[in-house]
Parts: sequence; structure tokens; C-alpha cells
Amino acid sequence: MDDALYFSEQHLAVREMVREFARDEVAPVAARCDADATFPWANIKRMGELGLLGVPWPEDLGGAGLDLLSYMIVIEELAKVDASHGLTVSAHTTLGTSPIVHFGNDEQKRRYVPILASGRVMGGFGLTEPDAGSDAGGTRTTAVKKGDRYILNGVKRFITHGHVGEIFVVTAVTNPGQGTKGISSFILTKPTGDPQGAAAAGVGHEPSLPAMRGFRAGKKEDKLGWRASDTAELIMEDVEVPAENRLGEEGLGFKNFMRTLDAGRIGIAALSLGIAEGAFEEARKYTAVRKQFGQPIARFQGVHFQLSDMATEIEAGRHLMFHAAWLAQHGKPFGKEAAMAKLFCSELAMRTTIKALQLHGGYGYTKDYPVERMMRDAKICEIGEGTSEIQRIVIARHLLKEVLD
Ligand code: COS
Repeated sequence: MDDALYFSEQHLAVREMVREFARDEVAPVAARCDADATFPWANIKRMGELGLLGVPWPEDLGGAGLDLLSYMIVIEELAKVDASHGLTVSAHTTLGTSPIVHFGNDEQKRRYVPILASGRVMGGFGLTEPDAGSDAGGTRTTAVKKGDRYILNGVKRFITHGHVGEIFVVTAVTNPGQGTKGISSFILTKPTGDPQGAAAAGVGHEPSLPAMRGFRAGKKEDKLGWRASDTAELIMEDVEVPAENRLGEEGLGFKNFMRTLDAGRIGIAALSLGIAEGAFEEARKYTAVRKQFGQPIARFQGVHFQLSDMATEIEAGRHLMFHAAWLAQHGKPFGKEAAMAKLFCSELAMRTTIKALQLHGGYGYTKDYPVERMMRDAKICEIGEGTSEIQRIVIARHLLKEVLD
């Protein structure tokens, strides 16, 4: 892809800055964080200082004041080296912060966005529940109005930053019997579940945020990939949430979360693309030095075919992803393109990492090379923030809307 098609000088400068950070500070810790499933607090602090935890938010809300394309570049570049770092930025920004930026009132924005955008605390998004995954409207968490508060009860599952995070936007049913129109959303706060890690890095905890009684992290997931990213349950037991913490009107929680996911899908496409590009680069370098039958395996036609297919698909994925981001940035409809980019790039990440591992032969199956981690990291891209099947449903609805209407 010709950089000039989408990027300004500023985009290229952002890309250079993130590449340098990823090379110098992410690459050296990626394998260890994956092996130990440790949350990279030191790099969270560094990313906060570099403005990477609030890329698209206005400067007066503590953000970097950059555009959506810059944000996608950041995710892509981080994911080339380590998908967990890319996901941490993406989940914190799109899922944890954007609902407050887009649907919050002025008071809510001033209160929470600067703390999130600067990376002082981690944020998350509580939609998924044990019985409400693809069927996001099947929310069982309840919010019962009592005077000037709501009482929340329920469990959210697979929540990025559920354990380490402090600010969460969650959905709950306020008007039972009204289906998706009975779902509202709320801002909840709790202290980080890793006070030692946070204190050592000097970020991750904000004492002025209320510790809401009954709101806590539950089981921490032990995952196949994205292991340096934090995933946990959120448990709400008679949590008293002030009415002023309701995000948007009652009944708009589902629609607003669907809008959030539309944009989030471009982020997961960028993340997936980054994984594919990272794995491709590893394979390209490896085939040039690995000798068999007296010559580098990159001289064999079978290897040419693999590398060519990988590179061609990556090029297609870049166009899909940056086109969807460009549409969103220019205020044009982008739901279909975002779902297409997410579907294609996540499946591309899986195919590419499998091929990259195969090109490494037996070495690829060991932890001496990063491709096995990349392959494990790729799988969840086909599941998280809407499975490939959900993307196909969303795309088909766009395709058929006009004719069926
Ligand atoms: N933007 C704005 N509004 C949307 C929307 C979107 N992207 N998608 C749906 N809505 C609206 C609909 O227009 C409808 O409102 P009206 O009745 O006023 O028209 C309402 O929301 C309900 O929509 P729908 O009837 O289509 O809901 P469904 O229960 O059929 O669910 C899918 C639709 C399957 C697309 C949705 O549940 C979904 O995206 N599921 C996947 C969830 C997901 O990605 N989870 C990942 C974990 S979160 S990190």
C-alpha cells in the first residue's frame, strides 16, 4: 500500500515513534510476559507518557489529540511485536474510554477521561456475561432504581482489565421485558486488583475514585494467547451506583455499546493485521538464513508461493482496515466495512501465523522463536469483540437491508 494514500507526515512520525518503542521496550519483555502471564505495568507507564493510552481523545480531556488513523497505526505497530500490548491499548481506549467520550455528559467526561487517557488507571467494558456472548442482548445483570441510586447485581465475563482496571462501563437491564431497549449502561469504579504491581510502576491506582462496595473482580482467566493482557470476571453484588453514573439515557445502553463495537472492530482488525505482519516478517527473515539441501530455504519455489500468498493477503487486509478507519474518521457509515476488516484480518492473522510457523519447521514450535506466540495470539482475534460468525451476520444484514426492506 502506498503510504501517501492514507498517511500524512504526522502519521508517519507517530508510526516511527511507536516502532521505536515496540522495538526497544516491548520486544525485550514480550516472551517473558507471555510465559508468566504478567501485566506489563512498566510499559503501561511508558505508554501513558508517550500518549499511547489516549491517542484519539482531545487534548483538553488529557488525550493526544490525534486522529483515528493514528490510533490504528499505534495498535498495528504494537501488535507486530506483541499482540497483548496492542490489545491493552485497544481495549482501554475503544472499549474502556470511548463510551464515556461519546455518550458521557460533560461532568462524566471531565471526571473520568483524563485519568484514563493519561494511563493513570486502566479502563474496561462490561458487556459479555456467562449467558450473553454473541447474544449481547441477553444481558442478565440488573439495575434497579432506588431513590437517587441504582442497585446492580450480576456477573460480567472475559472482561479485559477486569482484574487490573479501576473504571468500567457496564450494561444492565433497567426495564425488564423491553428486550434490548430495556438495557442501560453505567460507570462503575473499584480499586485495582494488583496494587503491588501498580505501586511498583507508579500508575494503575487513583485514590480519588470511589471503591464501590460489592463491585470486584472474580476469576482471572488463564488464556492460550494474549497472555500479557488482563482478562477477568467482574462481579456485582448489590452495588449502589449513584444515578449520576448512568451513561446516557435509560434504554440506550445496548445501542451505544453496539456503536462502540462497530469502531472496536477496526481496532481488532488493526491488531490482527499487526500480528500477521509480524509473523510474515519473522518468516521472511528466517527463510533467508535457514539452510536445507545446501541453500537457504527462501530459494525454493514452495517457499516463494507461501510468502507471496501471505504478503498479498496482508496487502488486502491493510486496504480493508485503513479504508474502514478512513470512513469512520470522515464521519461516513463504516459498520459494514469495519465488520469486513475485522473478519478478514482476524482470519488472515490465523492463516498467516500458521504458515509462518510451518516455514520455521520444528523450531517454530518452540519458544525460541516468536511465531508460536503469534499463532496463539491470533486465534482469539477470530472470537473477541464479535466472532467471525457475528461479523458475517453484521455484513449480511448490511448487504440485504435494502432488498429485504
Ligand atoms: N449501531 C447502532 N444501533 C444498532 C447496531 C449498531 N451497530 N446494531 C444494532 N443496533 C440497534 C438496532 O437498530 C435495534 O434498534 P431498533 O429496534 O431501534 O432498530 C437494536 O439495536 C437491537 O438490534 P438487533 O435487533 O439487531 O439486536 P440482536 O439482538 O438481533 O443482535 C447482533 C444483533 C447479533 C449484531 C449483536 O447482538 C452483536 O453484535 N452481538 C455480538 C456482540 C459482541 O461483539 N460481543 C463481543 C464482546 S464485547 S468486547
